This record gives sequence, C-alpha cells and structure tokens, in this order.
Amino acid sequence: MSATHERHDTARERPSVELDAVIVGAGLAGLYMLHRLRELGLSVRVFEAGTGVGGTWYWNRYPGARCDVESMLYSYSWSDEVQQEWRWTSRYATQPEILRYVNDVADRFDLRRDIRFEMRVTAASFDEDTSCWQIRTDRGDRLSARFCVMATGCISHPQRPAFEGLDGFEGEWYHTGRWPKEDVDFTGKRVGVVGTGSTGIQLIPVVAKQAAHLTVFQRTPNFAIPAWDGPLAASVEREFKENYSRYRRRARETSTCWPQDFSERSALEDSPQQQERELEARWQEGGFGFIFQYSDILTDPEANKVAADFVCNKIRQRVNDPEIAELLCPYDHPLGTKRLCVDSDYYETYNRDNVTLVSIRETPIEAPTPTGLRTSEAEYDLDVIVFAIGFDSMTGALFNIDIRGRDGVQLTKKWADGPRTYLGIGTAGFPNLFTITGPGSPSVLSNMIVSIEQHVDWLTDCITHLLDAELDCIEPERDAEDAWVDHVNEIADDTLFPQADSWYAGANIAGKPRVFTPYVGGCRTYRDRCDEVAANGYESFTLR
Ligand code: N01
Repeated sequence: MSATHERHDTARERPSVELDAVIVGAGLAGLYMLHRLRELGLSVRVFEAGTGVGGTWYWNRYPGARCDVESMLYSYSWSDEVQQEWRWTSRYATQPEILRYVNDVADRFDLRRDIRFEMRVTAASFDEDTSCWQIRTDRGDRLSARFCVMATGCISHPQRPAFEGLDGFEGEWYHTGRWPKEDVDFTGKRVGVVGTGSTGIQLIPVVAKQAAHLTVFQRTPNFAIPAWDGPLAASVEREFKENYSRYRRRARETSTCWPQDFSERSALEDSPQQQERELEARWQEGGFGFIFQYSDILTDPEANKVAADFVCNKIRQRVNDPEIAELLCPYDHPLGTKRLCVDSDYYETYNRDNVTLVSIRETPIEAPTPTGLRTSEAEYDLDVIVFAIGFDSMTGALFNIDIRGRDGVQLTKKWADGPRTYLGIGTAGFPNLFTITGPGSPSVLSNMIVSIEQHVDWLTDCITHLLDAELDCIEPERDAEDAWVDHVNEIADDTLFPQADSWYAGANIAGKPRVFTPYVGGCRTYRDRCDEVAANGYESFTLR
C-alpha cells in the first residue's frame, strides 16, 4: 500500500482513484487522522465541503463564537512544537483565533496538499469483491479506498429552520452553523434571534450591542455559568507550557478529559451554608467546571436541585426585571443534562432597553411573515432573523452520505431505531468504516479534542496492526455491538441525562428516535476499555 493509482474507466468520464484511505472532513479530527495515516506511509485523501480547514470552527463564524474549554486545554497535544509556540490570547479562544490555529497546524504539517476542498462525499459503499470502499463526491469523482474514516463531526449538520413561509421573508436570515464569511452588520437593524442554547447564549450579548433592537425568541431556558473570560495571563501560559505533559496526561486520566474531575463528595454531605460557599467558589472560577463541584450533580435529583437552585438565584440577581428573570430560569431539565452553557454577560443583556425576551413556549412561532415573525400572540417586525436552533447531532452528518455496507445495507436503515456501534468506532456490517468520536463514545460529554486524539491514535494503531498482519478488514462483532449499545443505554439510565429533551438523545429533531447516544461511563473507563480491546488483539472485532 501507499501509492495512489489513477485508473481510467472507459465507460465513465472521470478517472477512478485508488487510495489506502479516504477521510471525510477537515476539522480537528480529519486533520490529525491525515497526519497519522501519512506517517504510516499510506496514500490518503481528505474531502472537505468548506473552502478551508477547521470544521466546526470553519462553519460557526457567528458573532461571539468561542470555545467553552479553556484555550490552553482545547488544543492538540500531539505536537510539542505547536503547543509551545502557539500563543493564545484569551482564557477562552474565539472562533477566529481557533481557526487561525487550525490553519497554522495545516500549514506547518503541509496537510492541505492531500485535502480536496469544496467537495462533499455523497456516497460510500463497501465492495465485497475488493474489500474496498467505493466513494463518490458531488463533483463526480469516484474513488476506491481500503479505509474510510468519517471525521464528520458530532454537531455539524445544522437543523434547517422548518418554518413554512421563510422564503417570503423580505429581510435577511442566517443559521449560526452556516454563518457567512463576510461580516454581518446589525447596526440600526431590528434583529430576532430564535434559540437560546450554547450558541444563542454566546451570540445574543454581541448582537444586542450592535442592533437597534433585539428580540429573543426563547422556547426553553438553559443554565449558563459565567466564563469570566479575559486576556490569558502570562503566568498561566507559562505554567501550562512548563508543565504541559502533566496537564495533558491528567486530562487523559479523568472522566471528562479536563485536568480537573468530579469531586468525590456528594452535595448532600454539606450543610446548606457549606453548599452555598462551595458553589459560590466554583461560580467565581467560572466555566463548565461548575458541574464538577459535587460527585452527584448528574445522578441525584436532590443534589442536582442544590446546584440548579444556586444558578437560578444567580439569574435572579443578574436580571433586573423579576418577571424576565423567572422566564430565564430553567424548569424542565436537571442542570447539566443539556450541555451546560458558558456565558459572557448573557443574563445582563436582558437589562438593556433595546432587548425584548419573548417566551414562545406557550405562544409558539407560527410563521415568518414578509416583515418578520408571527407568534400565536403577536407579530414582530424584523430586518434580520438569526436561527440558533442547533443541529441534527451525532448522526445527521453521517446520514447525509449514502453509506452502504455489506449486502448493500444502508446505514440509515441499520440505524433506523438509533445508532448502533461498538465503542463508537465502528459498526457491524461496515468493515473498515470508522467514526471518529462516533455515537456510543464519550465524545460530546468530554473535552472533544482529547477524545478526538484518543480515537485517531487508537485507529492508527489498529490500521498498523492490520497492515503488519497482512489483514484486509476489521469490523465489530454483532454480539459485542449489541452488548455495547445496551451498556451505553443502561448506564445513561442510571443518570439524570435521559430526563432532558436534549440533542444528546435526538430529542431536538422531529421524528428522530429518542436514544441517548453518548457513553456516560467516563472517558478514563472508556479509554481503558479501548486499550484493552487492542491489547487483546482487537477482541470483539472480526479481522480478515
Ligand atoms: O443548539 P441547541 P446550539 N423554534 O440544540 C431552540 C455545542 N456548542 O447550537 O430547547 C424555536 O443546544 C431550542 O429550544 P428547545 C454545544 O455542545 C458549543 O445552541 O428545543 N426554538 C434551543 O434553545 C451545544 O450544546 C459551544 O426548546 C427552537 C436552541 O434552539 C451544541 O453545540 C458553542 C426551535 C438550540 O439549542 C449545540 O448548541 C455553541 C424552533 N423550531 C455550541 N428549534 C462552545 O464551545 C430549536 N429551537 C461554547
């Protein structure tokens, strides 16, 4: 393996290319996978629908977009040169800064030469005769590859606004997950934002500062913890750079891929005064780590209520109008069972004279009109509508490709009642098809970049093993897959997660089967399991 062969098929216009591996997506996962497979001497091609690298950070250019993991930890660990030389400017990196970082990595390692931009893989089918994947793109390319790696992202397929009449809206409208490259100027405009998840919560304060008037259409309030963002202190940068190997090792050892982990203490062991003190201290640290304060926030309703009440009281302190504050207090899901949001002045934004909160839970949006949005109660005149309504997560990007395994079985059919994987890495009947941070792995519950590196490294070892042993194919055994899916569901049922109508469970998409897909057993346990499987000669996989 390793050479790229171009073979002309006289019956067709385009040459068919034979490769060792095709990778779909040039985000953080696709780029690292390319780097590792190249190191093995394989011929690899990456297909990317965008014009540049970055994935999530390429598409989500909306104002206020930034990562909710601290920049010193949301970065690749595999190149000491990069982690020592790259200089982050703030505690939480903005989207433009992360995109510059990803581009810098692509340049340093000359990754672009194997990436085809503005090309979307439309189909991938397994050919049993050659044990290769036959791949097609929207440009008419046809390729054959031994390995097919889906680095398509978990939260990458935007949910289209399903409002009839949107075409008749005479103003501009945007989806945050497909934000244009050009600046959108809200100055002097009446703007409506639909959606108050992590994205809306980041966007709303920024738009409010520019727009003449901002109307926020909220269906369900979410919990947000302040980021307390600011310039990255030189001392913090130094501390990380001098001790990076320790921080990275620690992140790999915890249950969430953060260097800090859940406390071992139950909230219920503390007196109310102590709880208040502990949570206040954690609040002052800011960010996602709030959830780590007690061991049982995600498992015990009473402990969860302690944390949720604390955050709701903070909302009441931050918002001047008590009625608006109540509308912003979450009521329908335990804290943390939807992704905890991290905010910068989100709640204070509702104290501005030019911001109106419209609760559409009881008075839903009925339709766009030529001049704005109509709810069941009123009409709102708007020049711009921004939809921050989220994604068809976990499976949306995969289902956007016509993937067919053995006997022509379609992935959409096999997963019709919910995704079925072994370890979130592969699925029975689809040999040599790999999903990086796929459903059934901890991925979206973790510091994503650490989970990406874990999967890429595991896959690289796996492919090396196949090549060394002169084996063609690997795929999960169906029994192992069934047992894994059951295990993922069972341990989720021991937590409060299933109580929320979250995208983790597909509950945000009409008609999607409701199955909680991320593995909640912790990244450390998961990593140990993956390592054990590899050490035992890829047990529970069939190798041919
Ligand atoms: O999407 P969401 P998101 N009419 O699905 C509402 C990651 N992320 O893009 O809750 C009216 O969370 C919907 O209301 P409801 C992070 O993992 C990370 O915000 O369904 N409203 C909800 O309020 C995050 O969890 C970062 O009732 C409608 C909102 O739209 C994930 O991406 C930043 C509606 C969607 O919230 C997704 O976040 C941003 C409708 N028809 C995102 N349909 C950071 O790193 C949906 N909604 C910081």
